[in-house]
Amino acid sequence: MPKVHLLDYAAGNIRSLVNAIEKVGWDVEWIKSPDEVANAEKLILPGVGHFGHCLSQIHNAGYTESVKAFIESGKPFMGICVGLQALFEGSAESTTVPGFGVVPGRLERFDDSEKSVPHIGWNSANTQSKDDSEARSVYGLRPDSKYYYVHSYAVPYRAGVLEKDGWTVATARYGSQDFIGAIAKDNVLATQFHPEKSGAAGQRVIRAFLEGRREEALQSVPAAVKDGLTRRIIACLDVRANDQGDLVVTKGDQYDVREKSNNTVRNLGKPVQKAQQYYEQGADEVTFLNITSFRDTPIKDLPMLEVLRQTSATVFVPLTIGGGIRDTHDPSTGRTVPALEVATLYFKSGADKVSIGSDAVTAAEQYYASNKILTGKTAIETISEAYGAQAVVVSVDPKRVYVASAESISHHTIATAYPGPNGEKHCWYACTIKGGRETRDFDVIQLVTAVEAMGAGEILLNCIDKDGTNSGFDLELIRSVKGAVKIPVIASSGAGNADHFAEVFEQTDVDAALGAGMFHRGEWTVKQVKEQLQGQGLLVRRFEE
Ligand code: 1PR
Repeated sequence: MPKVHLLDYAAGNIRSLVNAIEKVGWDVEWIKSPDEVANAEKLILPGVGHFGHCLSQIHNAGYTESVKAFIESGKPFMGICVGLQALFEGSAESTTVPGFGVVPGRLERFDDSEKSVPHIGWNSANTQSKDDSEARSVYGLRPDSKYYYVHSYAVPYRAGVLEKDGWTVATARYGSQDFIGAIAKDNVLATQFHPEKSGAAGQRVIRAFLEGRREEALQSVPAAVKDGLTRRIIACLDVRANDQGDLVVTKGDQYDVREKSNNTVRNLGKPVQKAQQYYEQGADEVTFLNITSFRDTPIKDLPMLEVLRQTSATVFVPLTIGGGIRDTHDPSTGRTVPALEVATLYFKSGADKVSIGSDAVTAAEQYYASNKILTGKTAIETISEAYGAQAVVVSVDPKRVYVASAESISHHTIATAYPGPNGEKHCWYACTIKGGRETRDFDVIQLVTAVEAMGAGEILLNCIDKDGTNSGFDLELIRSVKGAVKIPVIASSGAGNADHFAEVFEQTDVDAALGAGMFHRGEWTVKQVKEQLQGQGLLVRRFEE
């Protein structure tokens, strides 16, 4: 197989990139020191997470000059995410650390007064200007394709500025802000999005770069291309060992996964196959939750590692793994394994994000107990510091608690349109841990604001009352959490049909919505949900072969 070189400077979770390159028929070879750079024929500079962290690693390892010389040499160079950012002069994310300055411009933080930050999801990278007489594709980019982005900082797009110097610029729009999605000139291609996580559309870009196909005429371009972030639909697989010890996809009713008739664990299929199926139906992300991870597990045997390895080799959308991300006692060695090490095992096996449940609640309780002093030692903080906030999801398992009046308790309450059993018109949401087995005197707003301060990048908002009911999402809970944080929120629990997805997107400003049971039971496919949303005028990503 032909070879491409990747720069190894501890750029975080890049297993997905290796998988995507291998998928298009190329081998990866790692560059491990600056003097090896010149020997490469084609070079990819990956990067996820924090600009200052990545660029400092590159500068300190002595790569800066050799990478700039490589770019000068005219050999094919591709930068991905922070690999694109590195080409510019600098970033507001880290004002003291310079970029390479190969391209004029600096990154700015997205304005979070009107939208969630980070910007997470599928957006355009459109090179087509309105007065283009001929439809053309640069490095396989198509105006009607969507690509997966995850970042808080971007280069604002100013029409004509880079074009004047010969750059082709692909743009995207988030809220009212236009930013640079990709740039190309001569031997250089750089994408702010992650082609390795962008399904077939992203593989087309990687392949075009590797094969040196810079520009091609497009056979057909749809008349109306809608720019902007699409409505993100996530398929979630709760996974656990059944009574025979096999890992199965299961699904509870209000978190009870045992069949009423015979008390066995409900078995809805095999995790890898199900994930593959949802990918092909057009799921924008796949989440695995290891729901019995609160039991001690020998660290070498973490049951989800193999599931992730296999899934990430064929599923090219972001993969999240949750369950057991915390400092872990390994009964096989007697050692305590830090949460960061557990997360690293998952990232190396193909996860793009980890989701933290119980441990986030404990950490948030301690955060308030110590007057909101950050220790830097919690799972959220250590993983966010090493891999970037975008890699840390906090999964919340709240339960509704009715109260006679809002004044009677100190928790964040809401007025509800669905009164309690005794006519109570107010409620609050209590956090639970260990898969709902233990309820804490701690509310969901306390939790989400604390974890945002600790560096979480996204909230996966379940709701025990709604889980498995097929009665729609808890819109009151979602509105209340959305009003408390700036980071994206994923609505979860209760989806039973496409109308429920339309409802949550139209009646709240939630960032993504997740379904489980309705997909597992085969009542709806992800494709059918998306088709209905599209029919109702909501922007969705279409699956590309
Ligand atoms: O606490 O960090 O070890 O993480 C454990 C993780 O496992 C948490 O994310 C927790 O939400 C999850 N979990 C634990 N027990 C259960 C259970 O069901 N018994 N599942 C469980 C949570 C809820 C959703 C579900 C939606 C949508 N699953 O993710 O997929 O409610 O379902 P629906 O569309 O069918 O209504 P830690």
